[in-house]
Amino acid sequence: MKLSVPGRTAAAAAIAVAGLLTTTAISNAAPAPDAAPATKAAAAPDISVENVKGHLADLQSVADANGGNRAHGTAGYKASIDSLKKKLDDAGFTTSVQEFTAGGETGYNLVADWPGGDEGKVVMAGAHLDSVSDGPGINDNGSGSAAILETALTVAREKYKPTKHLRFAWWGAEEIGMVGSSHYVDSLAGADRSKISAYLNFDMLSSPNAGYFVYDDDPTIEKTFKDYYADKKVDTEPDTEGDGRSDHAPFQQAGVPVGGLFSGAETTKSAEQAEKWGGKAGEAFDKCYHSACDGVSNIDGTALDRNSDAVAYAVWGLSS
Ligand code: DTR
Ligand code: ZN
Ligand code: ZN
Repeated sequence: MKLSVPGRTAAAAAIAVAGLLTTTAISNAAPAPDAAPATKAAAAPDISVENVKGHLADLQSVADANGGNRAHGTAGYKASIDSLKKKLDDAGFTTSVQEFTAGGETGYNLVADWPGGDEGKVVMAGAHLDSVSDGPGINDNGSGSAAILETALTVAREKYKPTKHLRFAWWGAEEIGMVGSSHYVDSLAGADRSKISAYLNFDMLSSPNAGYFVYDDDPTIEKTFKDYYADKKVDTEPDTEGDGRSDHAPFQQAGVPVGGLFSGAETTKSAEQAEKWGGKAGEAFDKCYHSACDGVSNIDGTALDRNSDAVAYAVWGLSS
């Protein structure tokens, strides 16, 4: 990444790269007397964690009504898709359900476009909506699904008019090998693939013994998330576990810039990590990972709150 731009300070150039201010605002040249005042990009809103928890409660109810899980190929998965689709349709999104086959069962991706913005420059946020068959999948990955859902609903509520085009996606069959997201990427025409300027992935955002991991893939996206946490005085670590392990992988393989957040799965929190993040050293970030106990009580509300706000910060910052 180019770090300096002639005629601008390095800091201003970095802000420009992150797309958070217009070029008018960062020019070193004296403004013409009749120049319009510098305009700042719309500030990202605070996402209501109560609303995010409401979406998690809805997903738990879906699991409870369907044998305790929302796995690929089950009625619980399809009911999860239907529930989200209705919320997004009611808010004014253009939704589509993409079908595919995996393991002999029909799978579904839900894609929601926010009308407007430059369709040649698409900012996408995604999360897998399927659980494993052993449990309701509330941290993995109701949390990412609910955080991007509430971000999308906030876009609608605020009547946000981004410069770029916004697209949100919920993937099926991640747990059996990222089948839904791979199908989506494979079915895009090459020209449409190159219109995606960023894919942001959110898989596990509220691990009960939370860590704050930022994917170290595209530098501009990584910096956007790190700036958010620096402002909140929350330390982050690069995600070293995630490469190839979630739905950003097919996008990355297709040459799309990717980034994302992760609060930890089956590995153990170290003493140093417990020192900076709180929680319990020597215990897994999520001891209910892929288990029946991954229900609504298996969340860290603070991590869910911070990470949901970080989703919105990146969606706004990268699309304005
Ligand atoms: N893909 C996951 C869990 C997972 C494990 N490590 C990472 C790192 C980054 C994102 C996700 C993960 C699952 O759905 O089980
Ligand atoms: Zn999983
Ligand atoms: Zn997951």
